[in-house]
Amino acid sequence: MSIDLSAYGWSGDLPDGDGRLGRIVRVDRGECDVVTADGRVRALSDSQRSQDLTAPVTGDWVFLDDDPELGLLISSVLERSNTVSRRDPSEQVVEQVLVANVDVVLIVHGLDRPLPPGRLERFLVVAWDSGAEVAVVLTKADKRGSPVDDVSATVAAVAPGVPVLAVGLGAGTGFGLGPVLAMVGEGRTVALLGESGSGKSTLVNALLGEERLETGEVRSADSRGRHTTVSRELVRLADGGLLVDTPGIRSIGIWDSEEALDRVFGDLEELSTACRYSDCVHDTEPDCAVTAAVADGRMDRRRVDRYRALSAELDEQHQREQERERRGRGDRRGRRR
Ligand SMILES: Nc1nc2c(ncn2[C@@H]2O[C@H](COP(=O)(O)OP(=O)(O)OP(=O)(O)O)[C@@H](O)[C@H]2O)c(=O)[nH]1
Ligand SMILES: [Mg+2]
Ligand SMILES: [Zn+2]
Repeated sequence: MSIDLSAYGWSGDLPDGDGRLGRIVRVDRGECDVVTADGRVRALSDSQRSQDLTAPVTGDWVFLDDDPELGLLISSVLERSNTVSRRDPSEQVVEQVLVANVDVVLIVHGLDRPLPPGRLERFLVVAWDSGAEVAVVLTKADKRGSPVDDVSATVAAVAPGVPVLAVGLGAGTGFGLGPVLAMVGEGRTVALLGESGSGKSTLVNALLGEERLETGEVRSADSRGRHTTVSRELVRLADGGLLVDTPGIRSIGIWDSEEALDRVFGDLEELSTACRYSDCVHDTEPDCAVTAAVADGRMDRRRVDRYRALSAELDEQHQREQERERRGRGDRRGRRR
């Protein structure tokens, strides 16, 4: 079997390098599924690789080596055009790349639950930080009394200019897929992010036209999902789009994303140019334009608080990185002695 890798988003000439080129379509426990010109293969991902090397993720282009003892190994990860990254949910302050080489991020929200603006802001920062196009997909619009208009208004307020697409994929229905398909487009890689139970896998299946991915009922009391999807998986649509389904995440930690943060809080950034101090954090500083706007009702205090919390998160990240760097230098000196 021979596969044209341009169908998986490869553009241009085949790169120089050792081994076979392929794209990672799934990663689990140290092994990956990789699509190569000769078909889909399974390769060892990280167990034999040094910690310093880039850990391969779904969406990566890689070279494979055939090791006589270990079998297929990922020998190198090609330079990424971009990544969708968050702060690793573990204790350490490190980056976790969710998906690499992404053209579009779809933030998927189910209309059977509330959409706290703070959650949307976090997803937006992560999505915009990738540099990919961003849209919000509201699912379950077929359910009786779905608050499509209210939630669309929330999205428009938090994310001006971001397309909002509503779909209804309940049994016996299926509307709104056209605009989603139009965003996907041929050869483009589209990552779906959202809470468990929001309907990411259901949407992928609807676009595929078959029940390929597992989906799970939500809890009836509070519409929470059951974390049905456990790995990030890239699937190809018949008409050429590449979708990456991901496990649900309730809240997302932001990572190294000052610019995207400023974009999400553009209104606040603009106001702050009129603060007396250029490094004003809009707390107790005198002549703060943001505090003044809160006082006369032009700005929502909670939105300011959320901005400050996210900024503090990025500050903490940078501090920890600097500490780590200092310690790293110390170690190296120590070893040399
Ligand atoms: N009525 C209706 N139900 C939907 C729609 N989309 C998803 N659902 C239901 O919502 C539940 C959760 O869907 P999933 O696709 O498993 O959600 P998920 O986002 O993939 O969840 P995780 O894999 O846990 O992250 C399932 O029972 C789906 O049938 C929709 O548009 N309308
Ligand atoms: Mg799923
Ligand atoms: Zn200020």
